[in-house]
Amino acid sequence: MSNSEQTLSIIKPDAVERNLSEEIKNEFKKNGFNIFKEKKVKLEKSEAEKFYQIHQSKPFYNDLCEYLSSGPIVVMVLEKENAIVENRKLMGATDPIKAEEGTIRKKYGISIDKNSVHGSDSSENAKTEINFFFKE
Ligand code: IDP
Ligand code: MG
Repeated sequence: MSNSEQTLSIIKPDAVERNLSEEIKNEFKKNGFNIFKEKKVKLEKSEAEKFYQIHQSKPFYNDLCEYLSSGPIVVMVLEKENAIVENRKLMGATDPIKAEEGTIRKKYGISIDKNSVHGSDSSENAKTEINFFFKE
């Protein structure tokens, strides 16, 4: 694990609610990710607003924060070589309709908003997001 990297992954409310957490965790494990940390939480809307503040100017921001705080989520720190990019590949496109065959969003996503998983998109955001949920 010379270039092992960490990224933040979230199994979103739509997937937790459909009891897909174990199946999705297996997707990560099968694809060589180590689940280094894991916890199940339910966010307050104000916490979701803080987590997604990067999107605050987007028209879907309010719905997005309502949604992320609508039910339990599973938050994980995933480790792998090039974990950030590798996780984004495994997740697939934001809109499940556009996601490639074999990706998590293609398999499990319901719609562009209920797309089952979140993954950090840069090394800076990975650090911020890991710290948000797992502050030492
Ligand atoms: P990502 O999750 O693939 O990184 P982002 O563009 O960062 O996608 O958007 C964050 C989340 O906001 C998405 O996962 C999705 O749930 C939601 N979202 C993105 N674009 C739209 C949209 O056009 N309408 C509704 N929700 C959206
Ligand atoms: Mg994003």
